[in-house]
Amino acid sequence: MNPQTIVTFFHAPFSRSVVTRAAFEELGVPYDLVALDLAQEEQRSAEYLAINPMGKVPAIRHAGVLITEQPAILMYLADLYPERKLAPPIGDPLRGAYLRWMVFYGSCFEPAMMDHSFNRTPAPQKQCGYGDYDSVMNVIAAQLAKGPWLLGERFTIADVLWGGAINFGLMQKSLPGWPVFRDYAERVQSRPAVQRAIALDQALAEDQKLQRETLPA
Ligand SMILES: N[C@@H](CCC(=O)N[C@@H](CS)C(=O)NCC(=O)O)C(=O)O
Repeated sequence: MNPQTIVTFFHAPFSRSVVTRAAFEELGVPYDLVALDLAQEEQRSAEYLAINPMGKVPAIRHAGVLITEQPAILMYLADLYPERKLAPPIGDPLRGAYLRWMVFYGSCFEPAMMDHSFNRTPAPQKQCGYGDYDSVMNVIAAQLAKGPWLLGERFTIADVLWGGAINFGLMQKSLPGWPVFRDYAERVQSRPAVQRAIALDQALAEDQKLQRETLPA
């Protein structure tokens, strides 16, 4: 991986992709932004589907390789810029926990939250990959309670992912409003890098809105 080759970032404001934008801000590295307007269905254009056949954001492309899925993108970026020390490297005692919680997000937390928020009946506990909603919430809450960060004293890129996810879940009322979730989300969301990402997205969303309004009818 050559960090000299700039990363292209396919992004839409105020989507899951804002977490990747916050990760770039935490890393303090440049990137080429390709902004998609979801309201204009640009994610379903032939041009974008040729890049990411899932038609989703975020996605990044680096040295000709496409990376999708938030945890994979964040882990890739943290490894690309190891000098920023946002991921425990191989051999670090925190590496296992880091990998565990990054993957737990996509394989347990998000499906549990989505099933819950759409009132979908989950698969039976034994067959369901995440077990059950309450277990997922209790397990992640117990980890966060150790604080201040997901891995304890050390802030990592995992906090960018989890802070964004918990903040979103609380806003959507898809998570229990426990103080441990609220305090953690507040701790992450108030970081200057996250605030910069939100401000950048605000400006981009306004820009896209203006462009939509000036489109010929
Ligand atoms: N599994 C993906 C989910 C990405 C995703 O669902 N992105 C939404 C934005 S929040 C999207 O691109 N939606 C556009 C659409 O499906 O039309 C990840 O973790 O990155």
